[in-house]
Amino acid sequence: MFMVENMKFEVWLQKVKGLCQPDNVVVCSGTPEEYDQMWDLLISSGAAKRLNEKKRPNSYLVRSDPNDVARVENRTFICSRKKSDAGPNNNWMSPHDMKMKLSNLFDGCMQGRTMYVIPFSMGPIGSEIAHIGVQITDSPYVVASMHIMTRVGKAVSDQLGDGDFVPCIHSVGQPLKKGEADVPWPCNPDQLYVAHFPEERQILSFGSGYGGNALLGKKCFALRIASSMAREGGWLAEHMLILKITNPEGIVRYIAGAFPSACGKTNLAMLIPTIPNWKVETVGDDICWMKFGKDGRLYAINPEAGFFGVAPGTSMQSNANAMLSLGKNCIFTNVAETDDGDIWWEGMTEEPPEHLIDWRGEHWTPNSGRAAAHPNARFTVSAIQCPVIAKEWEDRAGVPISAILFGGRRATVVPIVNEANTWNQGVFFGSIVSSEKTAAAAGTIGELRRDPMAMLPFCGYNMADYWQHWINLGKESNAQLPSVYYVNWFRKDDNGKFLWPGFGENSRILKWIFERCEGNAEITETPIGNLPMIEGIDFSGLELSDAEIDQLLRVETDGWLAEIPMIEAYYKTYLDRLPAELSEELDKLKNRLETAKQATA
Ligand code: SAT
Ligand code: MN
Repeated sequence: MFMVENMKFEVWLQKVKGLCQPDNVVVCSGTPEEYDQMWDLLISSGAAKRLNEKKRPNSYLVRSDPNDVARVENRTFICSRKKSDAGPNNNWMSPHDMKMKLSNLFDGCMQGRTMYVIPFSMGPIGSEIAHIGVQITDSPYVVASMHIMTRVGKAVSDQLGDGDFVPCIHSVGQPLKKGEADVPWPCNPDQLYVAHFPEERQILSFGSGYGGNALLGKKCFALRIASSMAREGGWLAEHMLILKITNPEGIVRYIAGAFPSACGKTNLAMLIPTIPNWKVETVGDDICWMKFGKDGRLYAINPEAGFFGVAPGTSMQSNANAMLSLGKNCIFTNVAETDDGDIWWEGMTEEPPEHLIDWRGEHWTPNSGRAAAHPNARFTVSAIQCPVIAKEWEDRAGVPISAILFGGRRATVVPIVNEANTWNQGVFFGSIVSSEKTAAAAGTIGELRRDPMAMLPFCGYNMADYWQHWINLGKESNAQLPSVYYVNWFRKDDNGKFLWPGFGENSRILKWIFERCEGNAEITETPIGNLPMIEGIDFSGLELSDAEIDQLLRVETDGWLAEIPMIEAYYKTYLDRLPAELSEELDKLKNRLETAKQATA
């Protein structure tokens, strides 16, 4: 065991140890031996199983408790001093009340267990865009997962020196009395709290061992706490993929994109272009930190070191590069197990296997009438295993972002791509990102769930203040900001059929955006933004009629006019914190649409 020489660390560690009363304390080194030790523990406790070495070398299947399978948003809190600073987008409890509650829960919570202390870096070690955290946990599964998802160990504590870090305390919340036998997946869902203290930059999580509740570097630090750090520091911590795109002449651009869950972020980040001689490579699939470089451009890093992807639906058809990443050295959580000791999930193959052990450990056949893998089953894999990982993915300086995409899942109204005329219009686009709650009947507007910048569950402060922060970045004197695009892959025709094939074909839209960045594509200015000229997008080889292309690219004046009151109502929930610039954008949009309507009347 090695030492971390940092005063804040020493004092904090002693305090947490005294409170949690673990049997042992281990400061994690991040070595392969340590990783293997965690699996020995997880296998002997019954939580994990080693997969068939010939099929999936060095890989593990883990089954969680069926009551601990996902992030729990209603147990996630932002504990700012003032409630209004957390905003209507967050659950709030005062720091004092939350600490009272949690110090009772954490008191003795690691009895009978080992306390692991994990120094980790979000981002390449030594990058000026990166930040360091230390997570305390009593879960070996969390230690093993952090090895893959973040950079862990001695290099991190060397980098930390006597500097500052974000303290993260996690417990599964199930102490063991002397002689009491452990369960395979200890947790305490009835006492679950995921609490963030943005003013003191601290995270406390109790009761869950799963995903974003427990791997505190991810959503808790890299989004909720980091978004609040970014506001103070004049940078951005975003729920975005980062991709590298290279044209046939070898010119490179980097694009970041925010999409709510279930909109194919990982698929887009690993896309295989269908247009000849274009190349897309992956920098990140979930989180993007951007800081200004000396040249005024935004430079981005992927703060993570691995992918924690949703398994169901991932296949050689939907995302070959993800599948090819998963050949070895992986963790699979809550997927199904095949008779030959490998893994399976819904959508992986057209025909399901005849027999499986399902995610709960029960026998399963195609006639069982239930899913074999949990819908939120996950793969955990190091980013370096992705066959299209960009060579720049660990560049300390980050990659300069040329374009930002926002997108939701919209069957109606929203065209396939729309460029913002100004930065403020781009922020407006981000603020109104929405997905239909249910597939809307063609021609009607479904009930929308707003998910601004895809940050609704991840913004660590009042969303309206966050929009203001975005607006303010546009006022920086030497800022060379990326252009902003609203994209929608999910447009349907009047019969409810998807108009756009999606997946690799999205490269055609990326190509147009690339050409706009190069100054090589024309636009038409419209009331809603800058739309492509029809001949500007390569539709060749797609089975799209002229009418369908028109539907993908047209301005639906009436549809947009009908959205205005919905946006107004949504904005009202943020009261007087709403940036004046956004109400102006909304007013301008309304005026342009009304003028257009009168002109055609
Ligand atoms: O479980 S996580 O929060 O890490 C992943 C997700 O919600 O997308
Ligand atoms: Mn995500």
